[in-house]
Amino acid sequence: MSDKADVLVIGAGFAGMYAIYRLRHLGLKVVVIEAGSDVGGTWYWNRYPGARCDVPSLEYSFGFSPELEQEWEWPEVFSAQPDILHYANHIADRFDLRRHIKFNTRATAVTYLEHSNQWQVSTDSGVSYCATYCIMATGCLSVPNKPEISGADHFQGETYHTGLWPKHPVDLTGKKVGIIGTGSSAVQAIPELATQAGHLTVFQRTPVYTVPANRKAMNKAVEDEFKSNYRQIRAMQQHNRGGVSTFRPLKSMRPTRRLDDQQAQSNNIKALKPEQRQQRLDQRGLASILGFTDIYNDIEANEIANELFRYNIKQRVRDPQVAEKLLPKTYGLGCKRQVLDRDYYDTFNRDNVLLVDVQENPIAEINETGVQTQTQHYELDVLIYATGFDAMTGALLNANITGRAGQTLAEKWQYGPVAYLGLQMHGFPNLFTVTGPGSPSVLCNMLVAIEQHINWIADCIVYLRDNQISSIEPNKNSELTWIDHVNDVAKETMFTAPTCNSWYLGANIQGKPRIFMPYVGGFPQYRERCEQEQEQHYPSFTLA
Ligand code: N01
Repeated sequence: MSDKADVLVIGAGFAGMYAIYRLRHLGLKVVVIEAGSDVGGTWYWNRYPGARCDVPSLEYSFGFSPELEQEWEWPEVFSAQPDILHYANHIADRFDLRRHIKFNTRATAVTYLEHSNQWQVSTDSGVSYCATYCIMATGCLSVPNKPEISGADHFQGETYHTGLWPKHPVDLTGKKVGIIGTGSSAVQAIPELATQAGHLTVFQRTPVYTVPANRKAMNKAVEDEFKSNYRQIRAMQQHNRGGVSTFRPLKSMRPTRRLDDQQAQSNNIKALKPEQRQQRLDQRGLASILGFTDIYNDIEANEIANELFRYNIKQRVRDPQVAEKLLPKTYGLGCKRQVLDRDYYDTFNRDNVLLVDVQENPIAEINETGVQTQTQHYELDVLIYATGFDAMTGALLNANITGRAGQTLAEKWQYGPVAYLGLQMHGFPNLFTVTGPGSPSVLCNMLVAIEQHINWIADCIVYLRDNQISSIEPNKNSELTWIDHVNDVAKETMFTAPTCNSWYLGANIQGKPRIFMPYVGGFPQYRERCEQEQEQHYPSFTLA
């Protein structure tokens, strides 16, 4: 069976939902294919205890509807997963989006039919769909990485992955729980799991640098001020590297000042004496280390900050041996996505929490009753994988995309992702990726990045339609030049420091080409480049 549309969208997360809203207004027939049973994407799948966003909710929200902005109320400054999923559901209901979505349906192949200039999406429901345009709104962190550990299938207890957490409640009361991984997901989950479980064993391979998250409830006056200034805030987001405004609510309490020379100097860790650095930490907290600007481009400054961080972890964790294991020593601040926590280090002071360093004592196998390291067996009722994702390229490659002349995306990307502006690939006409590799993507407020991409794609489709152009794809040279630029800007940062191994680089997945995937040059610069393409009628693309 086959169904026709103007635009096919894969994924009903925030990107897929906004695509429906935006494209439907253009009179286009939009069909969205979604593997889950409801909307929400990341926030649908990541239901693990403690899941929460690290961007303030008043900013991690859509700006396309002033009515939505005014009516929605966030309970906390940084909202938890249930509240963000609630927001996604509200959007689906308010804008009547669900009727465009085929839920519980996974795209199994995405194929360009050259003779008809159509994209065909085959699905596991047996129905295939055809359309002129196809938008991959598949998310950047949507393919969970489950490491292959010998004997894992033999484990007789319950097994979960943080990125595929079930909808039903998971009762951990009195149980012996183990968690593998100490990245962002685990750092959020561990304090919650420790309070729910009888006993928690944390299998850590690489310690993190994590700083306490802002845990404030929403202040009504702040919310009101945001809501009164939303147009200005949305405009400010467009001019900020990370897509987050520099709007400061309650201005009378917190005047915004330009830094004078002395203050600017104090933002360099090297300019301060050791006692001044510690004093600053004592006054402003651990997160204040992240405010030093020189730590992101000066290895020496970076190591001063790392050492200060380690010293402060030692102050927090009572058992010196446990504290020692928690000290990140093999890489510096700024290499990985900054992790935020609620009581992470304090959790290791609890009697029911055990930290196992699997770098020192590797996991040999998982058996029926638990995890066996080289020297010890840890009996478990529940094993949780918090082992991350095949980021940015995983979902695109898993979709089995085939472009012109039978070239697969896997072939095109065998040495790493090559795309222009993270929006399109040469050889794949009329196929668009949302927040794809080579765009600011995961380094930007994701909702701002999504709106910008969907708007660009929608405007592009309008241009093609109005000018009777049947297809668009970037020139080969444009994408190669762009990828060189993406790599060049990354080279100047700690993200690609020699000691750095992160999912941004694909380093967490065995055999994955090592290339820095997101664009670190900043959202405003990137957006201007996208706008230039449109204003100049797509000079870096071939329009057929
Ligand atoms: O995944 P990760 P994540 N044996 O890849 C370990 C976003 N996010 O899901 O570092 C033992 O960071 C691995 O160890 P190592 C955010 O962008 C945001 O936590 O490879 N351990 C690491 O400790 C984030 O960056 C939010 O040595 C193994 C962990 O598993 C991204 O998602 C919240 C192993 C994976 O950490 C991914 O975070 C949550 C093995 N075989 C997530 N394999 C917020 O908004 C892997 N590990 C706050």
